[in-house]
Amino acid sequence: MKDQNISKVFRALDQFEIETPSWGYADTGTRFGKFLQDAAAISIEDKLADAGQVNAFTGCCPTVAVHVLWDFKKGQNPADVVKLARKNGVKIGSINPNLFQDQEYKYGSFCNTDPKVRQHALQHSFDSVELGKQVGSDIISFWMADGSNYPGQANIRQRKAFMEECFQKVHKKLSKKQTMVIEYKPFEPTFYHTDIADWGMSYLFCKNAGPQAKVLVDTGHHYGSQNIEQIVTWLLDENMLGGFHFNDRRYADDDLTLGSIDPYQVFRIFHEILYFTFEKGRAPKIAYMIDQSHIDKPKIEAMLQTVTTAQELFAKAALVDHKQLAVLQKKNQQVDAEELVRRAFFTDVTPYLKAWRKANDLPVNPLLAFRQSGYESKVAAERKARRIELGIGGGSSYA
Ligand code: PSV
Ligand code: MN
Repeated sequence: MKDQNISKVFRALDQFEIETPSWGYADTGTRFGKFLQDAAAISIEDKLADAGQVNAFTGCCPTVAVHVLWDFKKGQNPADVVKLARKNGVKIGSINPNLFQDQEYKYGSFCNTDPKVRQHALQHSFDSVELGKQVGSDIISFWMADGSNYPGQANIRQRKAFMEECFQKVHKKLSKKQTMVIEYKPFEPTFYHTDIADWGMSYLFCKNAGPQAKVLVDTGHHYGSQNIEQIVTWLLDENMLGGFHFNDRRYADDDLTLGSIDPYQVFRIFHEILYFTFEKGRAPKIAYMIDQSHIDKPKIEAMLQTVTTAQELFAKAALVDHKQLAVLQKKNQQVDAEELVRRAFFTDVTPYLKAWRKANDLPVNPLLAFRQSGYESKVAAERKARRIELGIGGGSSYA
């Protein structure tokens, strides 16, 4: 093992943490239906227990993203959820308000022409900011489903003004510690226009909201072939990158397992982040999060696959010789510069990852160790029985 490589990988992995989403442990589906799994989480208790497993086997997922309406029942004491998370060795991470599910949002939330609906959406956002303060979470994460389906249907400029005003109001409620991140998405659920369709729109809303607002890049939320790493680099340079929702895709927002289709894409993103870190001499504060929906894969195994793939690609990106790359770029040695980056990508980092896991008292193969633990079959039996008792056909995301 090259000593230089091993220390680069260790340094990179020591600082790499990635948040898993509560909704990734529950049954999810497409608009055509849900396929149910006996082991899927039913309640917030189950979701936090499952997230605790992923953290225990990988050592790098200490926080769990929550979706307010799906995870917090009315009247639930947030302190109990904090305790529950702690019991499972994790903490509550980003808070995701839900501004797309209620019937009143048929024509939008922050952009709705009805002031009562805008107020309803704002109140939920304020409550979510408060919830973040109560559970000690620093990130409040906005994804807006607002948009329209037909040309002529909506006053796009007026909606932009409504959205801007609402984000400014939310920003005023943040504590000094909190950051609000604003996610963009070109289409879905609406298919003509989306009110925050790309990173430029998100950037502008953040700038106009205040200094604690940053852009969130969901890797699935781009048009095919878009250069995501360039967007990431620009946002880094502008100090406007708040975080990521990682997933992979073949066609649209497919929410497939990270790196399953195009691992080089993820590598290139990590490469730009680590190159920035090298040039600036400091690591940017970025919230790495996963946003995937494993419709037909076992949930915890899929999450372990995702997390270990993220570690692997981050480790590969850490192998790039940045000093050398800067020299080659300056001299326009295009082939050599490309080869330098490609060689890092094609390096087998498995031995370094194993060494890092050993050094951190973690199982060298998290997926295998999880399988051997028997956790999945144990919870499958218990959750199946509970579903029958509760009279529910399957684990619901809204539990
Ligand atoms: C929307 O597609 C999205 O990416 C947002 O982040 C939501 O919070 C999440 O998916 C819900 O699954
Ligand atoms: Mn997302």
